[in-house]
Amino acid sequence: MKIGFLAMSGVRAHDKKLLELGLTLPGFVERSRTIASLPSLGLLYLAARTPAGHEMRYFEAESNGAEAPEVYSCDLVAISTFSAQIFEAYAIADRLRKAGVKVALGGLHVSVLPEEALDHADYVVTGEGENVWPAVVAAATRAAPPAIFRAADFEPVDIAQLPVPRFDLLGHRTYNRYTIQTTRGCPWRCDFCASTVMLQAPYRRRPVDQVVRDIRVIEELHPQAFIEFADDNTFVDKPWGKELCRALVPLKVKWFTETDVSVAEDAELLELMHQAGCRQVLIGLESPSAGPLAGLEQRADRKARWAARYVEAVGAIQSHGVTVNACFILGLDGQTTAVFGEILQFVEEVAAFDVQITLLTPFPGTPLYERLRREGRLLEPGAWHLCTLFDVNYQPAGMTPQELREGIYWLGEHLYGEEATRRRRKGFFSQLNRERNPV
Ligand code: B12
Ligand code: SF4
Repeated sequence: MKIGFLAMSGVRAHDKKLLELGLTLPGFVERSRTIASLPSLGLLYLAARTPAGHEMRYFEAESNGAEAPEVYSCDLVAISTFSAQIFEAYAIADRLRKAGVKVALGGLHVSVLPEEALDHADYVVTGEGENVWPAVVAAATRAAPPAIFRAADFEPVDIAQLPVPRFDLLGHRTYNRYTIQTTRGCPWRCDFCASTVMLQAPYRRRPVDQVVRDIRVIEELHPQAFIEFADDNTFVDKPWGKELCRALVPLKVKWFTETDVSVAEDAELLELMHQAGCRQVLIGLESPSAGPLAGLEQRADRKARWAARYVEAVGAIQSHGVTVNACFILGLDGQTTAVFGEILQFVEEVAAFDVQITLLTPFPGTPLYERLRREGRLLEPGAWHLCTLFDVNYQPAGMTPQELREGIYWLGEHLYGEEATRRRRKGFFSQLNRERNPV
């Protein structure tokens, strides 16, 4: 068979005013450009698990929802889904099936809503795909009828046995960054978090030598590639984190990752991260003070407990030469319209190199989604295309939906203007200099 792997690229947002504003704000444009194109690691893993004897091609469907004509020459097409682009993915799947191409859908969105997806696909896969995919290929080969394949019914994925993702299939198309995973899942349970909803297994770390192996493969194909770890929370396990960093030092690679604020507590780890090429960590601070964070992390209320140390923690990380991208969520239940001003002020104090603001988003499958549904607070239930992190689709507790929209416009203008961006960057360098040349 000829098998196509179709990734949905780009970022999504529908709020017109925010889009217009975004185009004019330097800090915003910079980050969007960086993340707008990343290859689909999930599909590259599936390609690596495809039984021998099939021809394989990797495609990107662009943000206008258009697929390359060559996709129609495939016998089977695997599409990876997120909620924000699910209707585009369904439309492509419908067109392909009409043309006689078999379609398999997998990924975060359909893992939560497989029955919805089966209206548009021959095969729907829930959960991690590596061990399920060969069965899907076999089903397509014998033209088996449509079905849902659940990862839970197959051997669990052994993270120590992952193959090298088929980066070679990306061909000559260049990406700003290439992704690899060093860990899967996150042991914490934030009620809004869409990343971990489908991973049944607990937080898992990969053997460090295999991470190195995968980076070497990328480097051979794309010398000096910038690496983004597609992890949820890389440095939960500090001794393993140090082992990873020590192994990365000789590679001289530059990388970015997402982690929680507890990295700040370990100066040795921070120094190793710097030496290992970590250029930025993205950290979900979520809100400047503990109040709105209460109950957000459902296992031990970690985010509320960490809040008092945020300023000190960001300073500690940046003093080791690792920049912080501090992320805030707007519209949490404990926030009122005062939060926009509070974040602006806090950002000045915390001096993080980059700042990201997004709206609270009820992704399907999350405890947040269930709670808002029960409370009758979803504005358009099932409007998955609004799961962009930039579109309001629920009734906030402490303000109106319009106040929330106005708040993100206002904060965006103040945070991402040239002057504010320059000041933040300067703040980082002065923290760095203070640490390196203490007076
Ligand atoms: C890298 C990344 C991106 C890249 C995606 C590149 C790409 N083409 O895949 C970019 C920067 C483009 C991106 C964009 C967006 N992202 Co993003 N992103 C991530 C991130 C950090 C890692 C994803 C990843 O690589 N995981 C590792 C791989 C191995 O896992 P996987 O993709 O889940 O694949 C496995 C299974 O799902 C399954 N599988 C996946 N696809 C398929 C297909 C088939 C056929 C089968 C059988 C199996 C299968 O098998 C794979 C191997 O086990 C996640 C957070 C996270 N940790 O998941 C957020 C995340 C996926 N993103 C998110 C969001 C909201 C977005 C945006 C909507 C933001 C925006 N406003 O535009 C856009 C929309 C993207 C789009 N085009 O639709 C949410 C999605 C929530 C949801 N339910 O949809 C996440 C979870 C972040 C979060 N916590 O909110 N993102
Ligand atoms: S710490 Fe981050 S990755 Fe972990 S559950 Fe919370 S939001 Fe999700």
